[in-house]
Formats: sequence, C-alpha cells, structure tokens
Amino acid sequence: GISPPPSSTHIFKSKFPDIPISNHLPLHTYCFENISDLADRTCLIEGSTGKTYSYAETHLICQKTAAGLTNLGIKKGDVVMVLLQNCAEFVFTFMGASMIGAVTTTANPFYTTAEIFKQFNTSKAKLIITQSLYVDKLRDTDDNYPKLGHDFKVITVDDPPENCLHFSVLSESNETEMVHQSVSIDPNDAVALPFSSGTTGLPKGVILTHKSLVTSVAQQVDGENPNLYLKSDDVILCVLPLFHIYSLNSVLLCSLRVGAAVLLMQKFEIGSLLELIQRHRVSVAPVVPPLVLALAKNPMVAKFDLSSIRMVLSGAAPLGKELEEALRSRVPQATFAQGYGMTEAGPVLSMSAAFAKQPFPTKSGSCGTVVRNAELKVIDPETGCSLGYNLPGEICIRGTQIMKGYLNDDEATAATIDVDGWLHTGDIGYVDNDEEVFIVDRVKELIKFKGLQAYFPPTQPHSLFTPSGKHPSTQKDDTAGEVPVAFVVRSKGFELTEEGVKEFISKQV
Ligand code: 4UW
Repeated sequence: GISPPPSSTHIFKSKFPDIPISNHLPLHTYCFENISDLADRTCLIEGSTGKTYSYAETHLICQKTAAGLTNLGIKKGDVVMVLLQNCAEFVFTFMGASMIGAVTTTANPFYTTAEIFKQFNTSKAKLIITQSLYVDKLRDTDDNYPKLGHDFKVITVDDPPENCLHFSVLSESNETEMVHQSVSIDPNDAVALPFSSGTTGLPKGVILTHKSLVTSVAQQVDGENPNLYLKSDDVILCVLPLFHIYSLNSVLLCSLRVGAAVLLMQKFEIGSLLELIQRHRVSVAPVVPPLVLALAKNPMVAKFDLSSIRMVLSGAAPLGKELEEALRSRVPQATFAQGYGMTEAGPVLSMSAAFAKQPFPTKSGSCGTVVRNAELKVIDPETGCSLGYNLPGEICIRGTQIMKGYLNDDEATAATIDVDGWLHTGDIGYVDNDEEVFIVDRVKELIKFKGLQAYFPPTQPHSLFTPSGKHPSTQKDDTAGEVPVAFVVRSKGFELTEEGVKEFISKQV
C-alpha cells in the first residue's frame, strides 16, 4: 500500500500531564534528593534477620561502598557484576557504583557457569559481588573461562571462601576519601546494564543511563498527581529479584525516591512472605502473575492479616482475569492493577491510573495508561502504519526513558529502535477509548517463565527447543505462565533416558 504521511501517525499520550523531570541529575543524587528530610526513616528492612537501615545509614554505606570500589580500582565507566539474591548489599553496591560513575550489571544467581561468564565477558566486568554459595560456579577450570583471583576479584556478602574478599572491604571504607565529588557524570552515561533478549536472539546488555532511569522513576512517582503514588510511610515488598529491572526500578529506585521502606526478601516462600507482610504491615506489594496465583489460591493466606496492603501491582507477564478476580477477593481493600514494562523501555511503558494520587477508574485486564512525558504508538506489524484506538498492533514507545542501545550491538539496536527513536516492543496490543493499554499477544522469540525471560532460538540447528509464543511447543502453565515443551527423538542405536535428557538441559540453562 501507500504509506500514510507522517502527520497521520496516531500518538497516544498519558492521561497525566507532562511534568518537569530532573533528568540532568545523576541517578543517586536524584534518588537521595530528599535525604535530609528522610534521614531517620527506615530505608531497608532485611526480612530474614529483621535488621533495618535508616535513610542516613543507607546513604552513608552507599558512599563507603563507592569509596571501597574506588580503592579496588573501579573507575568511572567500569562494570561491576552483582550476582545476588535480594539483600542490603545489592542496594549499597548499585548506588555506590552509581556514585563513582561505574555501571552495575545484574545477573541471576541461578544462572549456570556458562551463562554467568557469557554476561561477565560481554560486559567486561571487573568484579563480581555474590554469596559464598555461588562461588563454586565461578571456579570452573574450563580454559575458556576467566580465572577467579587472577582475571577478576570476587567479593562475598557472607563468609568469603578462599581467594574472595568480604563485603566489608567496600562497606567499611572511609567515605571521606571519596573522590566521587570529582567524578563528573554525564546524564547519558550508563549506570545499569541488565541483560535481555529483547525481541530476538540471546541476551544482550541493555544500556540504561542515569537519564533513562531518572526519567522512568519520575514518570512513575513524581509530580503533583503521581501515576504510581508511593509515600514515605509505605512499606514496600521487595520479593521480586532486584537483578530484574521491574524490581530494580519500580520497587527499589521508586521507593528510594519517595523515602519509603523497602522490605527485602531473599526468595519467595509463601509462609515467610505472609508472615513478613503481617509483621511489617506491608502496604504496597509489587508482584508477578505466579505470585498472584499463590496469594489468590494458597489456603495459608487466610491465616494471616493482610489488611495493611493498599496496593498490589502486577506486571512482567500476562495476568488472567480469573486470577485477578480471585486475588481481589483475598485483599478486597487493596487497589489491584497492572503495569507493563520491558527492560529496553527503561522499563515502564504503561502503569495503571488506579495507582495515582487522584486515580482514574480502570478496567480489568488493562496494563495501564502510557507513562507521562512519553509517546506510544501501535503499528500494523506488516505495513508499519500507525493504528488508532482499539486496533491491535505492535506497541512502540518513545521518550528519554528508553535504553541508549544494546552494548556493542549496533545491529540489534537498529532493529529495535528505529531512526525516529521509536522502540519496537514485539508485543501486540491496543489502546482503548479510555487510553488504557491491553496486551493481547507477543510476536517475539521469547516466553515468560515465572515472569523471567526464557529465549528459545528458533532456527539454530543445535537449539534445545523450537520457538515460542503461540507455537505448540510451549504450553500454558498455571504456576509458571508459559513453559517450553520439547519432543525428543532418539537416534537409532543410541541409549537415551528421560533423566539423561533432563540432565543435559539443566547443565546448560
Ligand atoms: N502483561 C503482559 C504485562 C507485562 C507483559 C511485561 O523481562 P522484560 O524485559 O521486562 C519486564 C518488565 C516488567 C515491568 C517493569 C516495571 C513495572 O513497573 C512493571 O509493571 C508493574 C513491569 O517484564 O520482559 C518484557 C516483556 O514482558 C511482557 C511483555 O512481553 C514485555 O515485552 N510483559 N509486562 N503487564 N505481558
């Protein structure tokens, strides 16, 4: 067909007016901007120990960690890998690195050795901060892997095994030696480097700058009528892993900005989760659909007092209507709605207007309204033509919050962010007459397993599985969302057991 003139592009905007955003500030300065008013308020609570850190203590330890990183030779632009479950040291490292202009790459501690070193090498990390229980994975003797102690240093947050340092080398450094005052940080410098497959291929480093993350946090929690109204007297559940952008941005960074308390949980376990919600009077619960399922269906839930929860926020994977209703009946006092994010998008594209200070009525199944200070469009995947209300197509987003690009991969960057600055999500959705975004499908080589990405290369001859999405090789699963299914054909004359296949796969992913 004939392409329409650019003027016919239908651009969707937020229901919330644009606001001034302080995205000239470095991320740590922005997040701790109101620290003098918040000094004595609780910033971090470690669920497992009950240990708390005030805002003043947290800020000081972040500064000490910044000095400690400098003492270990970490300079502006260097990359530090964090391979941790949720803990206070995660926060100290991330913010401390920001203070010296260093970049944190976050990795899943359940990764295999190969997956960890792939990310480590690609990001050219200098240092790994982890827990002693994961150090064995970093000691692989394979010649292709870098050598612990020789090629990189390892710091553990608990008792350090041989050749590793304890986190106190960072957190007990003298912050007055801090040179970060003299480090000049450009808003376009990277601060976070999460890895994501995006719409295709293996995980790539997603360059998120100070400017992108400040913008994204501001789009959520700043302004006279914040889209996501978090307050300094909130206690915010942080059970989603901080290595994933959802938790890092919408849980941690948004909480720091508003001065709320962050309740850190190392891992999800329903009993301790319920107990901690009750004990600490959690008021905001960011979750993913598998957690919604547990909260909606587990009989233990009825034994606990969840009346403190005023907001439940779900995202990272599709949420069924039935599940939504089931959870509503468990926490009837809470506002329950969704946000929609993608690592590359900084990450939030849309957020329910039900969470605003002055909320709007919203519909079940909606993923929210596009964030303020941004533009969203929906295009026909075949023609690229922009579509109007109620017409499903590929969702694209534009704004200062989106990634700078993929690390050392101009081709993948160009395939994702077009020349006009639109980031193509690979998600199919539409915007209804009330400006609400609905996601109906996915056109990328990705499935979401428990809210986390699982990529299955469709064309490589050695691929473990065939493609994703609606392909018959994946099926719906109540707990995980989507699970891959493979058919294995035994070659003639070979012995192969079910156990053998499982072992083969678990060694690789
Ligand atoms: N419904 C259906 C949804 C939804 C969804 C995401 O792992 P990534 O790259 O990133 C994320 C980030 C999620 C997120 C971040 C911050 C936030 O506030 C929030 O809302 C509460 C969510 O998941 O995977 C990106 C892909 O995950 C799918 C979609 O396919 C997207 O491209 N996805 N949210 N509400 N699908």
